[in-house]
Amino acid sequence: MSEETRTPRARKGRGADEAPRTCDPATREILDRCRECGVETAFDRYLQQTPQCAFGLAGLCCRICIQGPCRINPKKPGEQRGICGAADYTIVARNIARMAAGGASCHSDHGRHQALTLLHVAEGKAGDYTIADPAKLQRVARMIGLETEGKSDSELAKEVALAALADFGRYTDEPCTFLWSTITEGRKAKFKHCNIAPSSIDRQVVEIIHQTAMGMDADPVSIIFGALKTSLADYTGMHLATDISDILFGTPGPVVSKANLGVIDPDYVNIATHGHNPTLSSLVVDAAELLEDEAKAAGAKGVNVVGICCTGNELLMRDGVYLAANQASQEMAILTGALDGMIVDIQCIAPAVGPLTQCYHTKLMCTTPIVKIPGAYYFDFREEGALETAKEMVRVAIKAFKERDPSRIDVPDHRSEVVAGFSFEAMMDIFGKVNPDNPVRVLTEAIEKGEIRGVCLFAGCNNAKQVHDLGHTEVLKELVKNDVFCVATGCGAVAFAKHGFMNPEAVDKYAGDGLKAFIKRLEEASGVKPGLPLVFHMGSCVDNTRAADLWTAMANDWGVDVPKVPFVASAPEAMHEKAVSIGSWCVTMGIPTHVGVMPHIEGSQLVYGVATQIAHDVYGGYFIFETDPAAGAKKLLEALDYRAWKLRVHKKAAEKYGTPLAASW
Ligand code: BF8
Ligand code: SF4
Repeated sequence: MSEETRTPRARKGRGADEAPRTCDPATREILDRCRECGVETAFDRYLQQTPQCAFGLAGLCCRICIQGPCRINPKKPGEQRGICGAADYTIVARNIARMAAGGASCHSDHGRHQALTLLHVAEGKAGDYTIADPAKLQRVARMIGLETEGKSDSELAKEVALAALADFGRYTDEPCTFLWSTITEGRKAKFKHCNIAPSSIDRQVVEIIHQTAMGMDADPVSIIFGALKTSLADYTGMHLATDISDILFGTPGPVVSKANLGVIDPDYVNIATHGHNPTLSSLVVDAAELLEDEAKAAGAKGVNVVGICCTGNELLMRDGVYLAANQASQEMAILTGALDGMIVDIQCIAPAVGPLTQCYHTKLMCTTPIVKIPGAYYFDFREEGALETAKEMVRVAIKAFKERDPSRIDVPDHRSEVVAGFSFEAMMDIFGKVNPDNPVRVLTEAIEKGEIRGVCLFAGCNNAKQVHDLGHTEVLKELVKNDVFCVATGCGAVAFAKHGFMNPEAVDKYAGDGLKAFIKRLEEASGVKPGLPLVFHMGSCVDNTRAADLWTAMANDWGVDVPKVPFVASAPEAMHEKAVSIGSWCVTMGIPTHVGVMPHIEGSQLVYGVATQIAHDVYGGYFIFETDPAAGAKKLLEALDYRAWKLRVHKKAAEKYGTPLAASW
């Protein structure tokens, strides 16, 4: 059989001679070892899957009804429509809209969990949780228009929780509260005009699944607008999730920590918390502290909780917990041979960790009825008795510590210093040290003067189609060299933390003169020790709305709408459905959004055009699809420069003629 005619699966091991697809030295070290002993990871499975199906890659495969799958070829007469007659633009639009629904479901279900926990705390039914940040509770209550005078924390918490829960199930057409109270007036007018303001998260997800069912909407523009409405439901769920997490666990402020696999310490009982929900992981941290003596009795120096993916970001931001890995290196944590327990909750947990932990002494523990992995222990983690359950799980890891095979322990000696914890409030505190009257002016003024060229939010995942962490780090280096102020969330933030971009030394090493001067000025005024980092860590994926709060504050300061603000977003290694929904709301909010992995939309020129051009005309934001990091960075810089230039021109005209700033973009 020739190489061409063999199936991709038969070409297993084809990549054996290729360099591992990562630029993370710790991951690289473990992968090299895996090659020697034949352990398979996602890096190998990606190669086994190539070449990937061209229909799927283009978004031209439809499996929405069981007449299908229909695979169509828009360029070939006779193959241009599915059995029902669906054309390329309908199939591609429906597929991507359903991805946005998947993303919105993930974030908002997470947010619902936070809201229910807050409600139960307020009702005295969740004794292991408290209102950690009453000041944030007051702020959120005021933000959503609640009367705060004379109310106790519990009363107010209940009202906030009920307002959040109402955003899931409203049956009137009034827009979602956590959307409407956090955006500019300009966006409200735009969303009303385009009829894309969701009134309820659950209803919107149901609506888009309905809208994209067999025999429903066939108009790509209408479907894409439905997807954008769904992405705004996603935004709503995210915003309330972050707000309530801050109320329950504290609003992050600057914190010092370390990141990469080298934070796993063989002398300790090592427990990785993996997933997204701080409701679980923060109690694991508490339980670990309480059981130090039991760990010592087992022969360890104590318990070392480390984070993987976004729950790692949550713990890092609030408690300075070490970060071990991002999405693509989650398997590596187990492969160190020194991980005793992996406690998982929701999202981005590779099913591969099930069989992999069974090859090691590592105990995998699932905690929610909607995430069960064969081979894992299952703990029914509920608010009632949460700390006791967390303790039981920590004890499982302590027991596993004694079952380690010392010959298999090999932890890569790579870890970087990290300064994290930059919630929107923490940033305003820092800016406020320079300009107490109007903190955000520090940022807008630096852009007006040309000291910095704008702001970039780095978000999103790892994707095996890209070299692990390389997209993030390459785009970042280019932007900071060119004086762009950068903030980060999700697995992008973990990449920067691991690779040493989140500490003060990185400012000297990578920042252009303008950015360096800007950060140093903030550093001097704020006195944050040991100094401010090159990239500001804003939290987990669900916390991307913290960055939205920043662009909203900038827009309001200038008195313009978001599409005029020199603010861009980049997801160089986007992977999850959540990245689709986040990217979509960034565009809808008016942000040029770079995606470094091609989503499945190239099968329809029309849909591609809507995402890259029509979106711009209507919303001011648009997608920049560019898989080459250098070219992506260049396009982001161009977008920033265009906006900053236009803003200056409009500002000059407004000053000259005494008129408000022009509204166009
Ligand atoms: O929510 S960045 S790979 S871990 S989806 Fe997942 Fe993507 Fe990581 Fe966090 Ni967000
Ligand atoms: Fe085929 Fe139409 Fe069914 Fe899709 S909905 S699988 S295109 S028949």
